[in-house]
Amino acid sequence: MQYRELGRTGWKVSSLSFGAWAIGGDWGSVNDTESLEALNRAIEHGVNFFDTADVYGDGRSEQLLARLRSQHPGAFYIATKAGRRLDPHTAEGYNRANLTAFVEGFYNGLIMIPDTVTAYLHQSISPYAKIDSVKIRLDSLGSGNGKFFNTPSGTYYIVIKHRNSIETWSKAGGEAMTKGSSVTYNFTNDSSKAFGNNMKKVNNKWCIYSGDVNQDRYVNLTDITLIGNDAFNYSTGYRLADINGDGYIDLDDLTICDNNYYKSVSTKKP
Ligand SMILES: [Ca+2]
Ligand SMILES: [Ca+2]
Repeated sequence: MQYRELGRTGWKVSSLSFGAWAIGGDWGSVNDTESLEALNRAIEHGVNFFDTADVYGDGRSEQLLARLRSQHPGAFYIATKAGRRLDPHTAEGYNRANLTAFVEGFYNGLIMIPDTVTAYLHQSISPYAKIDSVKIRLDSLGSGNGKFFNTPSGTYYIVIKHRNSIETWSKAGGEAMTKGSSVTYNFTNDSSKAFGNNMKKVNNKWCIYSGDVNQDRYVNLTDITLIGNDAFNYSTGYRLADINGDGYIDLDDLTICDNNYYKSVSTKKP
């Protein structure tokens, strides 16, 4: 492989790069496992430069590269583009959301195991239609940010969905947002930040309830059964039943879920 310097960045990038549009799935059906194999094969052959964009599969291509990155830290460069869905196509069209939220099971009272949530904007009046969404990675302090593409100015509920926690809505009435400006929302500093005060206090911080493994908006017997099955099978790794994010399915996960089941925890929304 030949390498050359990229502009004035000082980066030595491979003269052949991997164009990652196809793995986004826009040109036909693709399989993520095969796509990752292809990406890894490219690295084996010395490719260290990957080209992607937000519109390549609406984030799918970027997410595959994020997975590749987690397997090869620091070993390659990614070029991406943003904003193709903006209308008009200007940077001012973004709404940036700065969110802070803790996931009960992932939070130890001081820091959180970082994980991804999806933030949705819903209209503040019935039928509370979904307007926009963005995936946000919450870091160890519960903070993350993302950009909404096409949200007009208005008042919206911010809704957080995490893979095994209770869908949680922001406080009654919604939040005023101006197109092109940023919105900052912190769920952790007051129970009233969640609609219906629907959060759990852990060491002075308010957390979204964990335990909704099957994502039906209730912590119920189904969730307990799913955790029990995984525990029985000694399942490990990235599993929905892993309520505290430690990579194991065991009594710790069951206890969190069982406590919330006992309290009949469910989603509270307008
Ligand atoms: Ca459930
Ligand atoms: Ca666990």
